Amino acid sequence: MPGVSRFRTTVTRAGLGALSGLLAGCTALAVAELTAALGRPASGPVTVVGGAVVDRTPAPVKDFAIRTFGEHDKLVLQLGILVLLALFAIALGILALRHRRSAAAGVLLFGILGGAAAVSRPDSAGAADVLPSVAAALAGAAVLCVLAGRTDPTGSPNRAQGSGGGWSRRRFLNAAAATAAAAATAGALGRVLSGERGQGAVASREALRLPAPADPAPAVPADIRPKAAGISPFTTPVRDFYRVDTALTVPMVDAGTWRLHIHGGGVTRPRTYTLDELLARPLIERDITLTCVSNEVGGPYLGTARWLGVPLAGLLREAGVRPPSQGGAADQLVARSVDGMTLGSPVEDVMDGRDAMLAVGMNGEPLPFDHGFPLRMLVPGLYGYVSACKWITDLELTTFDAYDAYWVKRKWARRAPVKTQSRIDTPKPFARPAAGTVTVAGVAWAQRRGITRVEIRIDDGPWQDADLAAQAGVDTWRQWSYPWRATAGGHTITVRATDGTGQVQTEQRARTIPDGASGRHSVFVTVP
Ligand SMILES: Nc1nc2c(c(=O)[nH]1)N[C@H]1C(S)=C(S)[C@@H](COP(=O)(O)O)O[C@H]1N2
Ligand SMILES: [Mo]
Repeated sequence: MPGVSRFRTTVTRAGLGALSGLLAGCTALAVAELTAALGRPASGPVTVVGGAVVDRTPAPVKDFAIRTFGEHDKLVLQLGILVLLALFAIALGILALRHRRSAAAGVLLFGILGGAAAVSRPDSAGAADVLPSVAAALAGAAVLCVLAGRTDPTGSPNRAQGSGGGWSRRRFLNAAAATAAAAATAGALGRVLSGERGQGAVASREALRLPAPADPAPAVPADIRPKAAGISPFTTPVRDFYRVDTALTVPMVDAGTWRLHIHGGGVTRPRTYTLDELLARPLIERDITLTCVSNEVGGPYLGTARWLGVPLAGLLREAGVRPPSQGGAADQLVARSVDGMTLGSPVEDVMDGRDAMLAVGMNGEPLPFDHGFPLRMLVPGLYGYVSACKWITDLELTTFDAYDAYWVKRKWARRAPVKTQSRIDTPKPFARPAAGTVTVAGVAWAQRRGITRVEIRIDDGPWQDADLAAQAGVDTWRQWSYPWRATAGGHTITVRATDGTGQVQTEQRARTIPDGASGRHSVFVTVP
């Protein structure tokens, strides 16, 4: 049956083409990884293309991604890029069966795109960053041409199969296996090399001994946390602390070579600090609750840690900076990270006496890499995106008129103090607690203002005062509980907080964009 046989031949060849494409794609990525590892690990094509996508993603989509995938948002993005690349590689592999030149040109086009993405990154080291993409494209195109040639230039794989000699298929499979082995070796070598480079940073963190604070945090009061299963701990363990940033590869900064520059408008004494110089200064230790502007009402993106750091206002004053209220010209402090992120904070807030700091320690250990090692900024009372720059390396004094930081360019507000909010931690939504006394408990926060009252409402009933746990300070969340006499049926539990200025948490719902969500958290439960 020649018809069937021809069909099988076509399908087989298409399969070999697809396999060639995939192998070419894997080789390209492995070569890219190796080249990037030899130069700058953050210049790898998946990282730079991913970064370019992150930067161009509209704010609502980014917010959706954070909401839906949480801390896995970047993993999802990278997997998405890999799947797309695989599909294109398969298509180019099949195209190569008939039009080898066009397919090779297609691969080179990807190289150009990757190279363009690399040099357009804010942390780009310049022209050298195109190397991984160029090397990848050349390797990919070469593999594609060789393998496509092996699928059968003249005869059919079918004939090869039938003849018992199988030169075509065997040659193809040999070449394919050799390619796979080479790609795996290059990829593994790249991994090892970039791991080695991270070793310097890891060693510098392990060698870091945090000095004792000159001004320690007061002991956490014993009654800081109500006795209720399911309520957040007062101090969030590092492993549970939320992480929000745009970094596709966590910057691994070697503390030994790291520097902090302070400069800009109104800075009469610009200065560059080493980490040791900063650690030699008197350090403060404070419990501070950090909140993300992308946190929905009732959401998980906040946490409290015991931070150790250099008071920022003193550092700025030594550099000659005065706050606007004392005649200073600069009203914006722009913090820049090693990966090119920029965050802008009001100079007035940083210098008004609150505990704005450059933190080196978190819950008694050096900052974890995920949270900004070796140094990050914190300004109590402001959302993270306008205050909490991680992997910070540069502080520039400027004005809000002159410069828009990263998120502001993407339509988020220039200034964003944390809104008064509260969250029910227990019972969980749709829980089925038994009738009788059910402990409702959670957290409330209004950094800089503190929490003076928390109230609970069951269904449409009256607001009832919850029991407030001790308050550690105005910059941390405050925990609360309420003994609810639960009766059978479905019930909606709602919470609202009042801050230290007497302001009651608004019931007006607002989205997270542009300056933080508002509204009240409710939980629906069924008492069987
Ligand atoms: N370099 C850098 N710093 C950053 C960010 C970032 O994307 N890059 N994100 C900010 C945001 S939006 C928040 S909410 C906090 C989160 O800090 P965490 O990840 O340590 O919880 O970091 C801030 N600092
Ligand atoms: Mo954030």
